[in-house]
Amino acid sequence: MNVSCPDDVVARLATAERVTAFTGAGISAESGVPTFRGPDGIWGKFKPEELANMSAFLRNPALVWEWYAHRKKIIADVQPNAGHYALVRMERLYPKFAVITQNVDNLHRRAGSTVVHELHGNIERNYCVACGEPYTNQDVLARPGVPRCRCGGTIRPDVVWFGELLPEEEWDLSVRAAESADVFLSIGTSAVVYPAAALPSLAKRHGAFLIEVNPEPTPMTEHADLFLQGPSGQVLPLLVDALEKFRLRAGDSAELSRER
Ligand code: BV8
Ligand code: ZN
Repeated sequence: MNVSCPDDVVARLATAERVTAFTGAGISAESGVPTFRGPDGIWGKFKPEELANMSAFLRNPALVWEWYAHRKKIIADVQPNAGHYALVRMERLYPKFAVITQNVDNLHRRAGSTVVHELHGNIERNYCVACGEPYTNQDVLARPGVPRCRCGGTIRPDVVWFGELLPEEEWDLSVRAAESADVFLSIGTSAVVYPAAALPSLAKRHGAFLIEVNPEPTPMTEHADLFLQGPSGQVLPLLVDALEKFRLRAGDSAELSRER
């Protein structure tokens, strides 16, 4: 992996107060979670309009549940990868650090991140459309087909579908974390799903240094201040290594100047 982060960028990261990491399906790719739009993307077999929206669910709940049950089982069997763990290391280096994720796989929390804003919900949660009763995956995957609530209502995955509003509090906290960021990392996202995809440019407009981590260029790449081209599971650990080394050197020289 020969992606290198210029010293001035490491210095900027090292002296930042507030860093925000914005992630998409790409950060979970190395855990074995298929992305949406990649060549092996799960959208490839299905179209979003056929599955991830309420009218598709009302029209064909069995098909939508077949897709989610399949994804829930994949996600239950995977582990966070080095990219998720690098963000946990990063969180410990800053007084103010947040992860904003479009992912529903809960891998950031399972890796140990504590400030995680889930813009599109969480596939480990479900609720009844009629009465709102929450249900776990254990409850809903116990038997095949469309799970029903005690009240007779239909249970759905607790994820944000197309045409649905994002959870208000998560969105507000994410906007604040973008607007106040000194450095904003956009990691593993094709930057095409709104309003989430508007966050990197919002951060930049408020003065953030915008770093993109992705093996491929995206519509956001031309606006990034730095494009680190490579898989996040390799790039992010290298970035945090450089950051920790810089901090150590800076600490040593501060120590030396104190001793003089
Ligand atoms: C809303 C949860 C408002 C469900 C998801 C026309 C123009 C603009 C907007 C719209 C429009 N028409 C409709 C809209 C709005 C729509 C939208 O943006 N559509 C897009 C497709 C045009 N948005 C909505 O509907 C949102 N709601 O707007 O409500 C409203 C107003 C009034 C009244 C009512 C409503 C809701 C959007 C949420 C949809 N839910 N997921 C589920 O998961 O089942 S979206 C889905 O896409 C996932 O959440 C995913 O995270 C998200 C974004 O995709 P990415 O994460 O970027 O993943 P992708 O596969 O695309 O890319 C992966 C990237 O990783 C690639 O770049 C690849 O190169 C990279 N990668 C690969 N390997 C690696 C890697 N990177 C790093 N390392 C690697 N190893
Ligand atoms: Zn109910």
